[in-house]
Amino acid sequence: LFIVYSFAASAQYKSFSSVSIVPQPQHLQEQNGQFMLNPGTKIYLLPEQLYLETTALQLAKQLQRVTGIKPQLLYKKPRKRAANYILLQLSNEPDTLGAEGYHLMVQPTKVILSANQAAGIAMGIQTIGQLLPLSQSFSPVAIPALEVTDKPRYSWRGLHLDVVRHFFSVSDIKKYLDYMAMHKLNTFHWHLTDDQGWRIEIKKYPKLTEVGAWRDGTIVGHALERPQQFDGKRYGGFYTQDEIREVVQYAKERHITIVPEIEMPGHAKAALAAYPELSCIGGPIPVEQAWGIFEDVFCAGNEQTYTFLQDVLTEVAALFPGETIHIGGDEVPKTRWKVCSKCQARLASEGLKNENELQTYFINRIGQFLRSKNKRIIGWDEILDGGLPNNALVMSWRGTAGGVKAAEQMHGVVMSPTSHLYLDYYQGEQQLEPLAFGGYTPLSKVYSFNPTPSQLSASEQRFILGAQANLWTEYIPTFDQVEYMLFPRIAAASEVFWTNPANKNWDNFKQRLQQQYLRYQTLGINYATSAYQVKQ
Ligand code: TNX
Repeated sequence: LFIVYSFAASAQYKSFSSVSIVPQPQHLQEQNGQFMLNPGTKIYLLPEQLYLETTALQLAKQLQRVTGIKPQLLYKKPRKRAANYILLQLSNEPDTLGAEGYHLMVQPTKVILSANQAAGIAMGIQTIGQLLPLSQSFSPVAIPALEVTDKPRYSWRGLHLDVVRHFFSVSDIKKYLDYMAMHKLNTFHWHLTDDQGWRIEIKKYPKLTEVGAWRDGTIVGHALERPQQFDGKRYGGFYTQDEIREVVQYAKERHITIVPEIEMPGHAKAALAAYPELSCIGGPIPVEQAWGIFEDVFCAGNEQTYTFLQDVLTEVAALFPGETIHIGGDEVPKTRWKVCSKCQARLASEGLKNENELQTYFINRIGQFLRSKNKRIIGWDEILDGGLPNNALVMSWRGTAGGVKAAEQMHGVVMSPTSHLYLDYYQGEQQLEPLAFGGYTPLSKVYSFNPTPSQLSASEQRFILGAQANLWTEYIPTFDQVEYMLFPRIAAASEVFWTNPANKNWDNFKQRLQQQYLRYQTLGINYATSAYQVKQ
């Protein structure tokens, strides 16, 4: 009976004529033969490279899912004649592999995964994972012999999640990080504050979460519908600092850097509800229940605003080991600043021409402060409006023009245009889809994006650090719905971020996606099939 099983399993596997890896590696050479994974297969680490153990254990878990048995880890060099093992090793690979590249050899007797750095090994085990069959097999599992030499096109391969408009638990966030790791994404942009809630505990300002984390209701239906209706249900939540540390650790184990976002000077009503003295008009200001752009923003004339934000950012900087902090900067109505005497006095004393320059002054002060903490800032492309703040990175969302302008001024850029990378937009025919923000970014549109605009010179192109897909959650109340909006567009995005354009091919991607769908199914992921309901 076991033999029959084995045949059935390998026949099923072989029916996918070639290996199917997403994102497509830079070089992949299929070879004759196969490595037979069985309960006796061991994982080796070199004794001086024990820091690879976390990654090795993740691989062991993946293998266990397939063979039913957790492979043994051995902390030594395999003997010359040893066979039936997987070796994970840092070795002197060519420099061109970079920090996240890896070299994978699957041979009939052994599998060798090597890289220059631990991050490369972490990327490589995801490739091994995609060579495995989908479900548990009670017989040796065949992994096709091959050689892969792979490295990412971009160093910033980002995914964003808005946990303000709707809140997601620590265990949801961990799943999100797992999904990122599966797709070789390495930067998680965690949108933690906005008008509708403040979601991170700050010890020095307890009202931020006592007051700012809760709203008295949530808008029902689309925010553009009139009249607006509210459900009257108290809604909210936040992460304690211990929970934040737990998530940071979880991300680190997957070689994912977290970029926390603290929004300023706009999208700040939740903070102002807690500390109304930081607004231009005083209070009371409620935590917002609708979606949109609101006039109450941090007062740029009030010295207390800067003290407050510096204190907040001091705690944030200590929690997140990554070098980048997102300070927002988008959608800042200047209405209050125009009529606020303190703001006008600030304009005069600093010799600023208008409120846009006041915003640049604001962001520059914050950026300078964060530099003293060895952090760099990134902001939405509106931070260009009054002149680009010193050393700031730009996240280009209103198209790619902001990113082009920033790169020309030799500032780092992350491309995240609504046109291609907004995953809160519809992915299929509007009438067939659950309510969404608007817009239309089907799978094919995501796949077609090129983050590096050809009008930039070669030296300017180097400032394009990468790209990022954003998931705003105004119309995404549950994690199930997060998955629906994310999958399969995350797969297309991953290939945009990772794979060289020469290796990208839409038809071939669609074929490889079939195997991804089966993987998503085994993992119980609520992926969308909208791409098949519309003409691509
Ligand atoms: C614009 S993208 C915003 C967000 C919204 C999003 C909806 C950006 C920097 N600001 O506040 O959630 O549109 O797509």
